[in-house]
Amino acid sequence: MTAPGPAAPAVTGDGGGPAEADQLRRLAVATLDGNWEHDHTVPSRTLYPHQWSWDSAFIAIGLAHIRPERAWQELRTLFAAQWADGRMPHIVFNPRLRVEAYFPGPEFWGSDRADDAPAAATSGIVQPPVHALAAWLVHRRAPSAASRAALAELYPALVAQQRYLAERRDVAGGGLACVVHPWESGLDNSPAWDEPMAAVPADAAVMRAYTRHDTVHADAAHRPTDLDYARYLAMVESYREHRYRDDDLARWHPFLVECPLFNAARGAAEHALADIATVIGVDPAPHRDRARRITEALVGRLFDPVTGTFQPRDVRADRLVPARTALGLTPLILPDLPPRQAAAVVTEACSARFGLAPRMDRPLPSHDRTASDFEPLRYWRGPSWMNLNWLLWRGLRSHGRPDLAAGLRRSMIDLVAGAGCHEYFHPDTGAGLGSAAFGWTAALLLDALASGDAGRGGAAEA
Ligand code: 2M8
Repeated sequence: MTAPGPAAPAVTGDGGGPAEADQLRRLAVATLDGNWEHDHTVPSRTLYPHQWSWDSAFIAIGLAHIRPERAWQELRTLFAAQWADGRMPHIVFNPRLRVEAYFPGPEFWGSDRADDAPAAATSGIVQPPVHALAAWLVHRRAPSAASRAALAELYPALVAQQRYLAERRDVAGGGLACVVHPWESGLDNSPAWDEPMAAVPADAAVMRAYTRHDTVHADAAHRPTDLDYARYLAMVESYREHRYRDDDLARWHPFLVECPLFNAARGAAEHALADIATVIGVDPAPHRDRARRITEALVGRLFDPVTGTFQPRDVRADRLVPARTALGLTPLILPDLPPRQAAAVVTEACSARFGLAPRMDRPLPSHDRTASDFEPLRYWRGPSWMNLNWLLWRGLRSHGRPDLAAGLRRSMIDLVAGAGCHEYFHPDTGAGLGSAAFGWTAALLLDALASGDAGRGGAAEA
């Protein structure tokens, strides 16, 4: 089971004054310091002891509030493992750790057999490209000559990351990138992947040949099943056999899905790159143009006017996946999302499925609360996660809903005040689940605390 993290302060019941905010800040700093490993932050010392791609981006956003130098170091270390084709691997393995520290480890991924891989051992798949946004927010927190230099240094790598996704992963040719594995979405076992995953041939018995590391450190009832894992491995094997080349993916790869969150992150990255380009003296216009085209493609390919929400598209079957998960809310992070779709997302977020209105009295779940396959304890099939809360919080602010944003922010802070910096939380009771000292929970809490809207101390946002 998980090792306990630093203890959460007792909730005072006074609505959260400056003293509680201070205690929470200290808890977050202790969590991030505890997970700092030489030149990067691990998501969790027990469950995820290597460097994860989108975790590091979220973590950098939090580090910017307390240790800006570390924020830049976090991103630099990650980007040092970028592949020659521009892909940002979702795990960068720490060579100092034992082989059993995480499964599947470097020997399973075999990145050394791929032409474009770096010297460091990495996985061969990616995660949502939230890094340009993170770099921009780290700079914006405290602009300086050093932060402008850091932006200039990272810019070509961030551009290459976007180019890889646009040029190598747009399998359907409609302007959206495909994920080739549920792990690329970051929401590993979301019900959104059940239908496309059913087409992946696998047998749960395969797992007898391996030792799962996650179920040693976390409750098996909260984690993906053995059959899920057998399919995850089958998808890695398919990609690995092709040495992680993306040529002709539609001909041979069993899982190809256009994910709303992944593509919204691509669009948000182009907006951030436009801002970064302006600061470092590069023409921002191509980024704005690409951002506009990604938003148009998202609306054209993933918005379902009947359900009024965004749904992933299974490219192999060429149809929208029916599950209504929190993924559908995330295109709100696009500042240029048209008013009609923005209003529809807010309606969905406020519905009984996600329960944002009227007073956010229960945390935002990762899956539709009213669905028959909603599971409040199992990973991405119901629990509340800080990063999804944070993305929606940003979206609500940029689309003129500070009222709902304030409620969501309070709910994020209450989760940690009640349970500590857990990896995820029971969406009804707020009980802490998974790792007890989780990096992005601490980091995004710092960001929420620093951004003042109604109550719970913090300065007004820049
Ligand atoms: C989880 O994913 C990894 C595989 O990448 C796992 O289950 O072992 C997800 O929550 C993912 O979003 C996250 O980046 C990673 C590390 O926190 O853990």
